[in-house]
Amino acid sequence: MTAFEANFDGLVGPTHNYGGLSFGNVASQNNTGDVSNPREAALQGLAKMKALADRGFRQAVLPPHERPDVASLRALGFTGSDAEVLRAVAASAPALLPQISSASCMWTANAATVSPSADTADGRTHFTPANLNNKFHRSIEHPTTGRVLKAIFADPRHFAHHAALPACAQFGDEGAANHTRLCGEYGDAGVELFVYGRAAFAHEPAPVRYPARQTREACEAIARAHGLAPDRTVIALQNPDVIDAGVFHNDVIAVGNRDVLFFHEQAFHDKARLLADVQRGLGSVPLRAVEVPNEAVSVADAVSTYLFNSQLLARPDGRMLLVVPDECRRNASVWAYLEAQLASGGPIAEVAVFDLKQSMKNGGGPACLRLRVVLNEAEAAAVAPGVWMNDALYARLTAWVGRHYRDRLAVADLADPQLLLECRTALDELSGILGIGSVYPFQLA
Ligand code: SUG
Repeated sequence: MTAFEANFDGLVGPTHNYGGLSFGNVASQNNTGDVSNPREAALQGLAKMKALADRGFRQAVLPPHERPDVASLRALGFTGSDAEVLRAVAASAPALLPQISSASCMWTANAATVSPSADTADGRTHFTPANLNNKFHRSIEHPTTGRVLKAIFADPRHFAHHAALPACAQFGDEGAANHTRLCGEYGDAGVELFVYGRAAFAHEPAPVRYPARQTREACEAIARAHGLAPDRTVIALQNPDVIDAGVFHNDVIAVGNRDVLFFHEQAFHDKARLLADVQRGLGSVPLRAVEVPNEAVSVADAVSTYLFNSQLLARPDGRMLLVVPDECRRNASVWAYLEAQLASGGPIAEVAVFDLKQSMKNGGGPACLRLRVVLNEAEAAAVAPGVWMNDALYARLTAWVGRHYRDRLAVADLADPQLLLECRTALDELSGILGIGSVYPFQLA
């Protein structure tokens, strides 16, 4: 059956802030303590969704989570009313406040790993929410992520949902940010490429400066659970040197779609083997590898501009649109590289630039903000209809943001119990707009 790729973008939540929470993520560290603008952040993300939907790309939205996450604070021993809990945290453990308030679920590339029905043994689309075990503020995402995905992809004839992997370093899993699917047509069986950072064997090198978040054991467990064919599954090691340069997820240094893999020459530990394994899995479909040499774009420029955290979208004519953040246009070597690509007649036929500064300052570019789900028409018809982006939803969501979001948020504001009330009011309304029922702890209590 004909299939297509849908992008499910995370709507930025009302507590978007610069908490400096992600060691190893250069932007998150460099912008620690800046005052954020949650309203602008949400509108920037919505503008990208709307523009791509207008172009005919299938586009949907995933809602933000309840933050501040008072339930996590209660699990850590705080008691009393919600306002008392927030007051006690601010007084005795203030470092927890940005962690339980982060709007990090906006980066839905980390929400889950998704295997389309064409790849799985039981012919269903499989979802495993990522445990995001490497960072506390992200490790609290998966319960709500799981509920949201089950609400949106509810039909068990089409969709299978797994629990997040066990919450320990051995199974550290960051979801689709370290997972790429390559294929001929979307409805064909594809090759699922998993990339891990933590050395799994004695002979494998490890980063020394920054943590590797993804493990090989996690990739293997997901491939097993999803029922992927071993001959169409490739599990490869990231180059640890690039992790030490700030590439905390593989999607900061490589992106693939259909038969195209766009990557930096230093992205992988054993590039030749990875390319050969992917080609073997693809069979008669030739892989189109677009390898960016270090002399054209350094790893430092890749990290500061997020060239590879772009969305590679297949146009109806089969050529690719590359969706990049504005930072790419501002960097002379990156922009020169892109112009040369366009002139070369290669797979990338077009570049679209978006201002995503609010998210970028926390290390999240266009590709971080979306979870890709390949669907055929029958599966798409089973998706909760209210999440598809269109003129009406865009109008409702921008108005909703305008009503509920602040245009300035400092870390010191996070203890304000009023912020919690504002968020719950906003999210209650949002779950109604999207038609996904009750998914938040405050709705389920
Ligand atoms: O996990 N930043 C996120 C960025 C995630 C980007 N996603 C992908 N590459 N797919 C992270 O490091 C920073 C939050 C803060 O510092 O307030 C943060 O969580």
